[in-house]
This record gives sequence, structure tokens and C-alpha cells, in this order.
Amino acid sequence: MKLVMSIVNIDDASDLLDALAAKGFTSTLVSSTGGFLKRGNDTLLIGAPDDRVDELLSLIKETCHPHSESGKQSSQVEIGAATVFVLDVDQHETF
Ligand code: 2BA
Repeated sequence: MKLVMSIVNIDDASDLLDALAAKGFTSTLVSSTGGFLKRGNDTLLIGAPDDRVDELLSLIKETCHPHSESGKQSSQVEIGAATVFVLDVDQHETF
């Protein structure tokens, strides 16, 4: 099993939650703040079987969009569609 942590734009999070649920993935949304811009983003925690990680990454790519925001000195900062970390899970329990 893997834990996929996906940092996404707030505007894409709701659509991504819906897309994940429609495909049978279970996820948790955590409100987060980017360390560089210090603006809100959302982080989804998604536990997924190893053999569904590629499908999950495709779903994230299809659903999320890059955009740009003004930075500290009025320059535009490019923000990717999603920043994704895939971690091995030693154990998963639901009590
Ligand atoms: P932020 O840290 O607010 O970064 C927003 C965007 O600013 C980044 O977009 C990148 O284009 C730029 N940026 C970030 N750090 C920079 C730096 N030291 N110098 C110049 N430009 C910089 P993304 O790379 O698409 O990242 C979007 C958000 O994903 C980040 O928001 C952060 O919350 C998260 N993130 C990205 N890489 C990460 C990492 N290695 N570890 C943890 N979180 C990460």
C-alpha cells in the first residue's frame, strides 16, 4: 500500500475529492499553507493499493490545473497542478 500526499490548488480540491470517490479511492483533505507564498493550498492524503497508484496519479493530472499567482514583488509565480509524494505504508489499520 502507498500513501499519496498531493498538494493541490484550493480551486481544484473539491473536483479531485469527487473524482477520487467516484473511482473508489478514500481520501482526507487537510488545509495547508505553501511555505514560499504563504498562501492556502490543500493537501490530500490518499491511501491506495500499489497496483492503483498509476491510475491515481493520472486522475490527479487530469483533474488539477497549473496556474500563476502574483508573488511578493508583483512578479508572477508559476504553481504546478499538483505536488505529489508517494510513500510506502508499513501498516494500515482502521479500528
Ligand atoms: P509554495 O511553497 O507557496 O510555492 C508556490 C510556488 O512558488 C511553487 O510552485 C514554485 O513555483 C515557487 N517556489 C517555491 N519555492 C520557491 C523558492 N524557494 N524559490 C523560488 N520559487 C519558489 P510549486 O512548485 O508548484 O509548489 C506548489 C506548492 O506545493 C508549494 O507552495 C508547497 O506548498 C508545495 N510544495 C512544492 N514542493 C514541495 C516540497 N519539495 N516539499 C513540500 N511541499 C512542497
